[in-house]
Amino acid sequence: MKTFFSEDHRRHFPQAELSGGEFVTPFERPSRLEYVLSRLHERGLRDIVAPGAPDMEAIRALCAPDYLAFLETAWSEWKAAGMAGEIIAASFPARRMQTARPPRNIDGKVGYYALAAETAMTGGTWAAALSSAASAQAAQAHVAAGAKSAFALCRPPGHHATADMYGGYCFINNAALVADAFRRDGAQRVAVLDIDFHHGNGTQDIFYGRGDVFFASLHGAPEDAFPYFLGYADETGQGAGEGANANYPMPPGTAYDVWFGALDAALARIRDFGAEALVISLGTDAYKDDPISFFKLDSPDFLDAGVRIGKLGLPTVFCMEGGYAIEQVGINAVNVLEGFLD
Ligand code: SP5
Ligand code: ZN
Repeated sequence: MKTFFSEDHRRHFPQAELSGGEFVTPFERPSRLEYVLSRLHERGLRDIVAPGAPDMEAIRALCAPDYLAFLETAWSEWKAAGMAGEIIAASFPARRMQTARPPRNIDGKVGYYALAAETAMTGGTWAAALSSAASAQAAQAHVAAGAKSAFALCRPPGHHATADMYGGYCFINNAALVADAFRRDGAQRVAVLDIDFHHGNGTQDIFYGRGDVFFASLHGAPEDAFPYFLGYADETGQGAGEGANANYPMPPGTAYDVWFGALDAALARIRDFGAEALVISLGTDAYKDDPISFFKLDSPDFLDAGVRIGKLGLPTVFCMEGGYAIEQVGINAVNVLEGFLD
C-alpha cells in the first residue's frame, strides 16, 4: 500500500491548546506523524510519496467560498488587528443569535467560523491544511487509477471540519474530499467509515442530506465526549440522505468486545448500502492510553479491525485523523493497514 504524505504538515504547529482552562502544548502535534512514518518503515510499507499541488477546484466544490477566504487570510487579518498571540476563538454565535452574517472584525470572524476554541491557528495553518487535503486527493487518485488501497497520512486531520467551520484540530475535511472525488470518478455509491474516537461531525454534516454517500461513525457518546453536540444514534440523515447516516455512540470504558460489534454492524450497513468505494477516517484515539479519550482498545484490536474492514473487499482510502498516545499512534494506525492487507 502506498502512503501519501507532505512535510508541509509541520507548518501547522501552534504553541497553545485551551484544555481544562489552561494553555497546553497541543495534543495534535507534528511528532505524531514521525511515529507513523517510522512504523511504516519498520513494517516494510516504504512506498511513501509526496502529493502534488492540491486540487483547488475540488476543495472549492466542497467548502463555502467565504470560509476558504477566511482560512487563507485569517492570520494576516489577525496580525493587522494587532493581536499578539495565536488565533483562538472566544465569541460564538450561540442560541438565538445571528448565524448567517459573518462579522467584519477578525475576532468576530474567528468565532463565526470556529466550532470549538481548543484549536489555534497560526501563519502556517492554511498551507498545512492544503497539504493535508492534497495527500488525501493524491491517495484517492491512486485508488481511482486502479490501486486497491492507499494511505493518506494527513495532518492536520479533517473529520470535525464542516464545509464552513473549523475546530477539533481540523480545517478541511479530507475524508469528504475523497468521497466526493470517488463520486466524480464514477462510483455511484461511496461509504465513509469513521473509527476515530470522536464523532465525525463534519463528515456527517457534509453528507447528511445526500443519499449517495453513506456515513457511519463509532465514537464516544455525545453526552460524554467532544464534539458534544452531534453524534446521537437517532441522527439517520434527512431528505435524500434519510437512512444514509449511522452513528454508534458508546460509553466511557468501552473495550473491543463491544466496539467490534459496532464495527461489524457499521460494515454490514455499508455492504447493504452497496458502496463501490470506501473511505476510512483512521483515528487511533480509541486506544486505551489515549490522553484525551475513554475507550479501551489495545494495539492488537486495531489489527483485527483492519481485517474486518478488509473483508468488504472495496477500493479503500485511509485518511489519518486523530490519536494522541504519541508513541502508539504509529503501531495502531499501521496495524489497521496491515490487518486490511492480510
Ligand atoms: C481529530 C480529533 O481527534 N480531534 C479531537 C478534538 C478534541 N478536542 C477537545 C479535546 C478535549 C480534551 N480535554 C482534555 C482533557 C485532558 N485531560
Ligand atoms: Zn479523535
